[in-house]
Amino acid sequence: MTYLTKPKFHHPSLPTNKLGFTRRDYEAGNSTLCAGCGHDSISAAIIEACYELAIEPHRVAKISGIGCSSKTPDYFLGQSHGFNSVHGRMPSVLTGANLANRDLIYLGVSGDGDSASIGFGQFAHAMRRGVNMTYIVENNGVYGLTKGQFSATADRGSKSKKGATNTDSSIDLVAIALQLGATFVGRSFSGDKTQLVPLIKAAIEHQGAAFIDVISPCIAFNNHEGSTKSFDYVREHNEAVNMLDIMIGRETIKVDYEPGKVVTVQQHDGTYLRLRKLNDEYDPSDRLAAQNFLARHAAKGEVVTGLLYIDPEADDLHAHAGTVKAALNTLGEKELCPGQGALDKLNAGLR
Ligand SMILES: Cc1ncc(C[n+]2csc(CCOP(=O)(O)OP(=O)(O)O)c2C)c(N)n1
Ligand code: SF4
Ligand SMILES: [Mg+2]
Repeated sequence: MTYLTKPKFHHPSLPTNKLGFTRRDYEAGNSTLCAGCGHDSISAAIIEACYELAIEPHRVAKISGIGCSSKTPDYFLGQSHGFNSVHGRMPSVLTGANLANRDLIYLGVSGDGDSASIGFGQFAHAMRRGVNMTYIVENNGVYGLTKGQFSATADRGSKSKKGATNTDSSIDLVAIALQLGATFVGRSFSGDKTQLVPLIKAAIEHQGAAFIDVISPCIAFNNHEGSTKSFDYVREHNEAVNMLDIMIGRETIKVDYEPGKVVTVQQHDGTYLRLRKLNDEYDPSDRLAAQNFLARHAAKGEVVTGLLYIDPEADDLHAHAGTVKAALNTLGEKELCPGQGALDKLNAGLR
């Protein structure tokens, strides 16, 4: 496809957020993905979330691996920092950047191939270390960019476009993230913007490792009958346990809902999340119960979506490692080179 530059001008009466930015200011280049690809809807949801949160674009670092999904940071937040790394290596590149500059908002964008195969170990360690980031996997069950091989998230028994059956067990990244200690875990669907946008907003606000698995159908290679990652399959088997609606803020907002239907979660930094319960049985603050619930429903072929787990007391890698509170690029020579005395003390402590 010929690449066309988007015109920069826009209608003067477009709505703006509290920084004076329009949605257009959070867009970037034209997508070169297949028309109808689920990944483009996720880019639109990220744009909407950042617009609504009134994030200053220069405060965001978007980092990805390789794949159609990993190409998408080129299509949103054109004024943010970006790094398209190597296949499966987004988590380690992001961890390094985060350790060097804790003041940025980190958005990791990956695919199911990128995170559940070559980058599986990297994914695991970012989650268990609590890297403060929003980790989005655009999950289509195939390697889209390399023409539709089954990925490790493809369900056993599901069929390829050409009719081959997947005989391997699948990896559920949500179950793994829960097991590894991620402090915010959600699942959504690229076709459900109402659920996805607030989930992304909440993940960005969360201080710690926030993981969102977004089922994102690949219309070129995995949207046929027999696939469990097609638009039709996900719509028919979607079991949403809750919806985040009025959310994020430091002041309590009064909500007019039936008692018991809304749960307010106050996070460590004082922000509130408001969850509308769709399933009375589901408690997103209970990690073990969430694991059980997911496994039971997965066995029935259901795709459980919503905010599946949140630890309101979460903290991150910087807190665990006791790092300096400032971004390293703000430190002067005195702090960076404290002198021979400090080095001798450090060495003595290691003897
Ligand atoms: C080290 C390395 N191994 C293999 C590849 C080939 N490769 C490129 S993208 C990809 C898989 C992409 O799948 P996924 O992450 O699910 O992204 P999608 O295209 O489906 O969005 C593979 C195997 C590569 N680029 N680099
Ligand atoms: S091949 Fe699949 S994943 Fe890649 S752009 Fe096309 S529809 Fe999207
Ligand atoms: Mg994929």
